[in-house]
Amino acid sequence: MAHLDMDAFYASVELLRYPQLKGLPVVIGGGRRKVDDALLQHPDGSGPREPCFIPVSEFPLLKDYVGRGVITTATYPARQFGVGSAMGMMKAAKLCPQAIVLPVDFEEVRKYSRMFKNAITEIAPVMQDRGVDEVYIDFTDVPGGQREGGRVLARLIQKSIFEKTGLTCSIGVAPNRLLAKMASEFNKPNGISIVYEEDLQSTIWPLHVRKINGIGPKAGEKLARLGIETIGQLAAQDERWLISHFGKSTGAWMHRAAWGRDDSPVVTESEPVSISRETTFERDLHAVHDRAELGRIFTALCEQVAQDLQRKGYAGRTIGIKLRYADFRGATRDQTIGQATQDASMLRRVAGQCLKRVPLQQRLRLLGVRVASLVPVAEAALHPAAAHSPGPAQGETLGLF
Ligand code: TTP
Ligand code: MG
Ligand code: MG
Repeated sequence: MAHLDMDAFYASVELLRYPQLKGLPVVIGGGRRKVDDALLQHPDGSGPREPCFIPVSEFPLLKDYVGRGVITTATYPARQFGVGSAMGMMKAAKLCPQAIVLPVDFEEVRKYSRMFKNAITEIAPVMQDRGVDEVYIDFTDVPGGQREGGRVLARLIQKSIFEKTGLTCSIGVAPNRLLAKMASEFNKPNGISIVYEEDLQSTIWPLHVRKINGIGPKAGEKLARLGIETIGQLAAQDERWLISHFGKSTGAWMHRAAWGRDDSPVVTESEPVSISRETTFERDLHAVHDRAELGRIFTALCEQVAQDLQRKGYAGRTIGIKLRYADFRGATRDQTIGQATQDASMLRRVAGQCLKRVPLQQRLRLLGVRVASLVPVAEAALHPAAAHSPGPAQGETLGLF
């Protein structure tokens, strides 16, 4: 079982855009400010400039920050100054005034999140998403997944993620999820840590109880009041005593966790079979008399499906339509194309061809567009949509839409 967590994720994503900042203290936090927009423009007013050529000396610094922003994350060089997540920016400025401040770009973060997860599932398909920058991975059925306690596979995954995204991550491999989660922090950044069952006393027991995923601030405080700081101290408690303080299920779970026991499986979200959008009209529409309105709705549905595909990181080869007539009878048609797409105008064109194959004498009450035969895609692996799409297919089907 493995747990993988990206290193200084939001900050590392910004460093891809600004490689000139590599090795420098950088913090991500606060909202987007005027200085952030100004940074991207030539100072002489001649327009936007290449991010990678912006001189380091022109980036906004923490010492000049005024406001109530909080640090979301910091690069490892910044962490050496004691700066880190959840710290007020003006307080952090006292520790590291020379740190560069950048806002988070959520769209970019989500894009790289999809890309690194796709890189993993290409190698190890049983993966559980645990948020934007971390996942659990089941090594059990991956060929070679047991070699050197999992280190060989972990290295392969790190390498593939770095090649596809330019980002580094840290991986912990252990007999179960609980221990793997702790292990992934041991050799950050860009590290691998293997924890075996027999390492429990030496490696896990000295850690603070809060390192157990599931013991939050409140339980941590209560344990501290009871005189328990380390996992070892927790393991030494009688289970019944823990139950008397924390209740039956939490008490028993704490005891098991302190002994490194956890049998929860990696739960993969099942891959979607298809992605679709449909709409029921406010009034029944006729293919000829309401041609313009139907055409607009049809195009909008294709655009929505394309956006859903892009957001979820899929492309599909089977494109279909669904109709419901005024008398509630239904009809579906689909067509499979050679190369998977997530492009709205391609969807529109193929769905338009499907529409040619259904009777359209009667009024319609519902129209839907569906894409199936899905394949996960990393954004980078897709060709720019504009270069490949045949353009909007307006008016080409049946002379109707
Ligand atoms: P983390 O994995 O906790 O931290 P990190 O990736 O920045 O650094 P590390 O190398 O220690 O793993 O969180 C992932 C991202 O989530 C982080 O880059 C920013 C964001 N985040 C928040 O938005 N709020 C928070 O309180 C924390 C801790 C993180
Ligand atoms: Mg992280
Ligand atoms: Mg994380």
